[in-house]
Amino acid sequence: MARILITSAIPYINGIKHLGNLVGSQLPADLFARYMRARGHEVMFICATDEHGTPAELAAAKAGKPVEDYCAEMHTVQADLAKGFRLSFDHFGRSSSERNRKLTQHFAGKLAENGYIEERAERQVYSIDDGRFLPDRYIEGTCPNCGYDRARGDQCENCTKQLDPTDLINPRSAISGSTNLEVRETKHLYLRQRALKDRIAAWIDSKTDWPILTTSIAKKWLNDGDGLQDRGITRDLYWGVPVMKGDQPWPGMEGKVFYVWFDAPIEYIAATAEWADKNGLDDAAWQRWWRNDKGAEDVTYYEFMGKDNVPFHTLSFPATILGSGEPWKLVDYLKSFNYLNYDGGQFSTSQGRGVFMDQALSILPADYWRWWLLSHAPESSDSEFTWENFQASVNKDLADVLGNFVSRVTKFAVSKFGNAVPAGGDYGPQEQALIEELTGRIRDYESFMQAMEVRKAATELRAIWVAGNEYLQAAAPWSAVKTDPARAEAIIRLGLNLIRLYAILSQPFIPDAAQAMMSALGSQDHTWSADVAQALDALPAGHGFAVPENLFRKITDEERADWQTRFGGIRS
Ligand code: B3M
Ligand code: ZN
Repeated sequence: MARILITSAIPYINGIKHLGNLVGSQLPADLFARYMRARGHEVMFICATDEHGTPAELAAAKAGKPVEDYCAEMHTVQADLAKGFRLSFDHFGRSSSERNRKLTQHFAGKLAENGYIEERAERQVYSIDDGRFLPDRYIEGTCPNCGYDRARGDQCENCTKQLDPTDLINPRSAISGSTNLEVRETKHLYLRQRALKDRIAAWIDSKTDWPILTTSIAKKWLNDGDGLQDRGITRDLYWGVPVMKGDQPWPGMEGKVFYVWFDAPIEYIAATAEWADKNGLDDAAWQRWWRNDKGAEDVTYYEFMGKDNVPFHTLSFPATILGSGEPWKLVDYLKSFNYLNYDGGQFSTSQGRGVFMDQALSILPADYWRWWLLSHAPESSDSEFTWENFQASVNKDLADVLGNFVSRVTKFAVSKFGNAVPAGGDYGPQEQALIEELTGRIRDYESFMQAMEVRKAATELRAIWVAGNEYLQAAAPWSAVKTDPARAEAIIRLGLNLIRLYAILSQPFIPDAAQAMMSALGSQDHTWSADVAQALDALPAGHGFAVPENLFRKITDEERADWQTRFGGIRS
């Protein structure tokens, strides 16, 4: 039994996530966590909401709420949706927690002690009417290059020219529209990533088994142009972790907070501490997951995220950890994802385009989405959600293959032999062939799951379901029952046992259906058996069972067309 720490990138607080976000981090992390638990390992699966920064402040202002209240409400909304999708976090924390405040300040203090923090004076735009410094992208004005009148302080969207806020003609605050702006001097802390570059590069070079997507992004930022840059880790904002050196004030930094990307990954650790607090456990209980001096050397740590989050996890967060000089755990394996596109375009949170988690659950149960998303995970390249493809996969894989097998076997069994597993004779050559095929396929399925090859694992699982259908078709118990009832009984005994095996194997992908299958079979035994022949004898003759409710329904053409129109445009 191994100890496995799993974190999913923590979703930003300012709104409900779309399916592209879900499939790029939380959902595959859940698949892996469920699989590892099913194999008997000790798992700690952590996620949280990422709550600090300007976008949270602005979203709260737009909602007319204090930012603390806004975040508390949105955390509950996201936690409920996570439950709805059956994401099996051990804890879903909040980056605005006391634990994260303390840990973030602790890391900053250690980094300063070790000489990895530098103070720099900067000139930044201050909005007198808003009473705050404006981040570059919250200053708007006319582009000096093309004349577009809604260019942002960091870039003109129209001609793509990179800008400085001071380049803009007639600059104004994007928050209030006020033109009452001035440039003020302000001081910020920088994390001296350049000074840690060699250690980070050596560490990344040692990760020879990481996906190319992960290492190529990390290496690009390490080596491109001037290479790894020092990074500003403070902001002139209200909402964030107040800048402190450990538990001491930081002279000159009063009223400032840490940059959201500095405290967000630290929340992985803090959320594990929140988990211990919530369960009445002591510090040792979470430190044994994170501190190599407190028992975490034998923990293997996996991170899941979209490709845009990779630089922060391969460079900045490791810089924080290495620079602290303390024995915190570094990630062992980083699984990253490309993007999921939506029906010929992109999912877009800002434009409300695509299907969002709440909308998805309002039209179909979680398993339908989990299956489609995971079996089409954007691993080796971007992938695309289309309603046609979704309808086809659900109807074929779930309804025609798996659902149909379960319903044919159980209904036939009840009608011919009643509500108990029939005895029949021994398994014959057809059964031996099936057992052999399943044995090979299950080994492959296990390897893909272990390697987090999500699509390949889904393909193998589907093949495992198909094998059962083909067996049933060939063995034809409906014919056998007329001539050789004992033979028909043996086929059905195998079929019922196979349903149980399917439930165990499929649980990481489709947990609700798996649960329904187990309940119908009256089995509590979820043991992942290496021996297929043994697993197909687990339910003995005479064991009671029921016909489960229809596991999956088909999506009609009318529904598909309706959803396509409803979710094609912009969410209001
Ligand atoms: N919240 C990015 C996002 O929501 C960010 C991930 C943080 S992981 C520490 O896409
Ligand atoms: Zn322009």
